Amino acid sequence: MKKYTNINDIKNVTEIIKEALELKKNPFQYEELGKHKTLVMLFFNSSLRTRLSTEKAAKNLGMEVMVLNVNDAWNLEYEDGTVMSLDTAEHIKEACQVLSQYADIIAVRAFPDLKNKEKDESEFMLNSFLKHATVPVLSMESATAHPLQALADAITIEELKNKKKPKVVLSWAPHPKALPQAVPNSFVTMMQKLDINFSITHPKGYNLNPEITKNTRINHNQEEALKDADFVYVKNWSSYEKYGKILSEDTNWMMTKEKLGHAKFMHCLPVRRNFVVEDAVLDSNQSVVIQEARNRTYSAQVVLKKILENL
Ligand code: AN0
Ligand code: CP
Repeated sequence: MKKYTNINDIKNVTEIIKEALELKKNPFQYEELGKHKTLVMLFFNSSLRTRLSTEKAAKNLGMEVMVLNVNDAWNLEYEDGTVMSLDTAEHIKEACQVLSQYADIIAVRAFPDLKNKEKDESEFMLNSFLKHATVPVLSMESATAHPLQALADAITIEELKNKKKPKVVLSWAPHPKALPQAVPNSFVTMMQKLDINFSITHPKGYNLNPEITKNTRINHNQEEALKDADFVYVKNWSSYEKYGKILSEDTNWMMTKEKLGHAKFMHCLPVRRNFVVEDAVLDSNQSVVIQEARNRTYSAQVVLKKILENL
């Protein structure tokens, strides 16, 4: 694997899930692979799981890890030809070339600002790293995708499914702050690649990018959509059409024990209790969010392994 910034960088989803589960059984079997190799992780935003699970994954493979909270470094310029007389002190061109001398793999977390759709969709930050870094790039959530999360979600479904073709529903939830579409985008793309019964439920106005949802079934009636579900993946996202806006804080869309039925509850975390999902769900044994977070280690580890093998 040359990079991992998108689900489509995976050649064979079924195989990579299998390989991740093998690593989970025996995490240290490739501890020589990453010897004398360094992962540099750059964070433009907060993180708990991604930061620690990716570091753990790299260390399981014998790698060295260096973490930089980019807000502690120089303010980066991304435009070409700018007269840098204002706030930006360093151009991404130099920064990437310098980082590539210290790192064998560069991992980046950079959320969108949700103000300018075209700018966010251009993935200018991630693409600048892809363009100017001379080592492989790993996305730890970009403006439009969170591929490590979606792989961990697929691993979790594979572990827990008790029928060949489970019913999986992505259910929108209310949230007090405007959140990106990155997590649902990657989840949808991943689910489309699995042999499952998949659908989405959200209030009107919350359609994701149609180039991502394609012909996936969308039902605006949550109760109807959740009927007989085996897995319910709950996530808020702000409007894609009225870009970055909160159109409805309709608390009726919060996930409850009653709505969940017999399904397993999934969420990428962090989650706001009693706004996105009620306590009774998170505190029940139907919630698999902790297992999902654990699988973040093995999704990162299988991807790092594939990148290391290709260095
Ligand atoms: C982020 C999001 O929704 O993209 C990160 C989730 C992994 N969530 C929040 O900012 C709460
Ligand atoms: N799920 C996830 O990516 O969590 P963090 O934002 O804590 O990394």
